[in-house]
Amino acid sequence: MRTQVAIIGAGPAGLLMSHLLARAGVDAVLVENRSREYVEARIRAGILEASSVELLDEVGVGERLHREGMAHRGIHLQWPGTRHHLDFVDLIGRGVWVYGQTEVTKDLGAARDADGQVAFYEASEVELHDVDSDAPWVSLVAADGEPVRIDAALIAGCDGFHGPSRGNVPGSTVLERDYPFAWLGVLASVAPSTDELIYAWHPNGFALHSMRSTEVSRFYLQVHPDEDIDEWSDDRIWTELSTRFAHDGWHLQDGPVTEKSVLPMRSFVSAPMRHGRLFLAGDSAHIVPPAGAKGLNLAIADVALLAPAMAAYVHDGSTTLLDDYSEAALRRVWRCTHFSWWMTMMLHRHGDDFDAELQLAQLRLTQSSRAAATSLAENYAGLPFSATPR
Ligand code: RFL
Ligand code: PHB
Repeated sequence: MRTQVAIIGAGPAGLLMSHLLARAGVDAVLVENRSREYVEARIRAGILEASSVELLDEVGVGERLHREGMAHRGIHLQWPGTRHHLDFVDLIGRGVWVYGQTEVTKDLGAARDADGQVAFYEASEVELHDVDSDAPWVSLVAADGEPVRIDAALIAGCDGFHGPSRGNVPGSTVLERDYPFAWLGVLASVAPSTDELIYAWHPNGFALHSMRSTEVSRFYLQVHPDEDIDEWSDDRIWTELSTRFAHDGWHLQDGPVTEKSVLPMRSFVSAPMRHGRLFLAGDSAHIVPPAGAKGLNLAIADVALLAPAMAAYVHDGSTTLLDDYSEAALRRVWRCTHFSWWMTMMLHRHGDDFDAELQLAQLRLTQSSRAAATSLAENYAGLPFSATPR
């Protein structure tokens, strides 16, 4: 079959790409190796920046988000003896939204159904060919066992960290950092004990209190990278959460744990984000540690640049935006990579007492200095897409 853009991966990046292209009158075919049910149930990110929400609104997929999502003015930062609220709306005039990646994915999947773009879910043996020629193509075996060839003008590699696209960019430079810790992620059927997220520094390690709805809470505990999940009974989880979040006059409500897993952590940037007619977007090109809540938002920001660039090429043969894409995207990627690294290193126990005192000094500065608080707010709530020609 022939299409204008072949999109590899139906995570948030690939689905948003499909929808933005459809709105721009560009035909696309989406290729995903998992089932749609699996993709829509994968529990990952929970925070949307103001700019991400504006984009979703603008392209008609923000309706349920506004109905069921939770608008937050800011976050709480905690360290022993202090819980400090940073009010982003007061500091910079915009906040964030709590809305699970599962829900974003379902909303974008519904938009794709309405757009009528073709999709192959449960595709196997997905391979990219001739991406440095003017006739790139993708081969796969469809769910029914039939081999399929897709010829396209352009390919969008939105297939996450483990997908095949990045391997088709020869000579790329990879810069990365491993961290000596991981997160134990916990989903629980209990009302959040806080109005807005709590990021807590504690001598035992970092803890985060997030949420998915008024009935479902999401928690993370800093653990060792090779932590054995079987060592974490529900009782132990609640005891450790209560210890790390302890604050005078405040109580953590517990409830049934419905999911728990250990999440590895790394920073990773592969550049350039283009080879010939193949363009990478989202986790296929970069990974950030989750303490800055940036992964999903960066994927959206990449697509906000790439979709109009691809549409301009398909409609007018113009290559200006496509030629600018990798450099423009990487500027934002490195800003977010720095912020995610900085939040990670400020909040997680590592090193010795000297490191701990530096972390506490940095945390106290966010309380005493409006300039420091504003800088954190600008980065967390997301820099506007204003530099983005759309
Ligand atoms: P995704 O969501 O990984 O989607 C890529 C899609 O490509 C598919 N794929 C293939 N398709 C066809 N052929 C192949 N050979 C393929 N190989 C893979 C995959 O099945 C998938 O559907 O990348 P995308 O769209 O770029 O979106 C990025 C975000 O998903 C990601 O940045 C965040 O979820 C990162 N992340 C988190 N970010 C946060 O901000 N907060 C979090 O709490 C948070 N938790 C997480 C996370 C990422 C995780 N991963 C990737 C292991 C927790 C986890 C477990
Ligand atoms: C989440 O709700 O999953 C979440 C929130 C904030 C983060 C990371 C994860 O920084």
